[in-house]
Amino acid sequence: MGDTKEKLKSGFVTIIGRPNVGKSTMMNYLIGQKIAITSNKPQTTRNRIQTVYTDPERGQVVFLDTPGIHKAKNKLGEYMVNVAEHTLGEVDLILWLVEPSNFVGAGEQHIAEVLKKVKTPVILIINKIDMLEKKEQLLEYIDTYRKVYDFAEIIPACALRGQGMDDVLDTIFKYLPYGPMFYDADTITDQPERQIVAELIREKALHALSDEIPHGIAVMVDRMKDREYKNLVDIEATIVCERDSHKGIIIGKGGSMLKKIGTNARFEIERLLGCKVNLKLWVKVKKDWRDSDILLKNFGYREER
Ligand SMILES: Nc1nc2c(ncn2[C@@H]2O[C@H](COP(=O)(O)OP(=O)(O)OP(=O)(O)O)[C@@H](O)[C@H]2O)c(=O)[nH]1
Ligand SMILES: [Mg+2]
Repeated sequence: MGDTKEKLKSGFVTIIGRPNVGKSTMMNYLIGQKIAITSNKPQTTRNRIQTVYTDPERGQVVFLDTPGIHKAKNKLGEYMVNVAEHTLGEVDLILWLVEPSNFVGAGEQHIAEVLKKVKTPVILIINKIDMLEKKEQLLEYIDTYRKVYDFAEIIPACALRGQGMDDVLDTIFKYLPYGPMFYDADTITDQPERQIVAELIREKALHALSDEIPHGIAVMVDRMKDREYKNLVDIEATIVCERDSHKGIIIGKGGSMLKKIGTNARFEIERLLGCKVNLKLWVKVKKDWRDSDILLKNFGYREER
């Protein structure tokens, strides 16, 4: 047996699938930290989010959480799908997440077609198995998916409770090539702190608001400054929405909705930064920003190079 260092593996693993199947939940679980926001509303993730998992014995996995692949209805949607599909040829392994179902819809068929164009091995993860009515259904669903694509492996999982996650990690290391680590062992993500803060605010807005509005919001951190000699950070951020009526809903009666979003966000930002946070939120209307190239760029949704 040689030195363990010689046997370390490393590589890039992208997580793809339709919106809302649990991609970000799974990535957060695997790295043991909440970096990507999650919600029960589809199209939560908008950018590619890179995180790093380091196991001193086995090596390093660089995860790419991607936006859900869907039929785009505006330029933001096109950008999101482009981000997701762009990563496929460049990684060592693809994890394709689906919900347990016997029905392979147009969305899944589209993903299968895209995958047939790349040579990267694909692992199918049937997530949310806690939703199964009968255990036997699982075998049936595995059979259904086998006909859709020639998967390297198929793993049932429940990312929410961590079921199957050891299996997922073991399988990832099985397929990764030998090689040196790409990042320091203490690197967790490529996301700047400001970006994670903005995303946490967007997550709380997604959770608090009813269905129609969340898709049309963006959050920008305008200012983030340590207060000298105090364990306190002042943060000012703007929630951008598409209509005046939405602005009214986001602010709420007497400011109640904005207060709720702010309180919930502050709690998590304090946990992230490890200090007290003074959070001020503003709401602005930018009509149809999701179809404006300039505004999309301005809010950080830039084309991948
Ligand atoms: N019951 C159950 N729910 C889950 C499981 N994994 C994730 N979820 C829930 O599914 C919803 C979507 O999870 P996300 O992680 O945001 O899904 P996503 O695939 O990243 O979604 P997009 O970013 O919109 O593409 C959330 O409400 C999660 O709590 C699971 O194993 N079981
Ligand atoms: Mg996501």
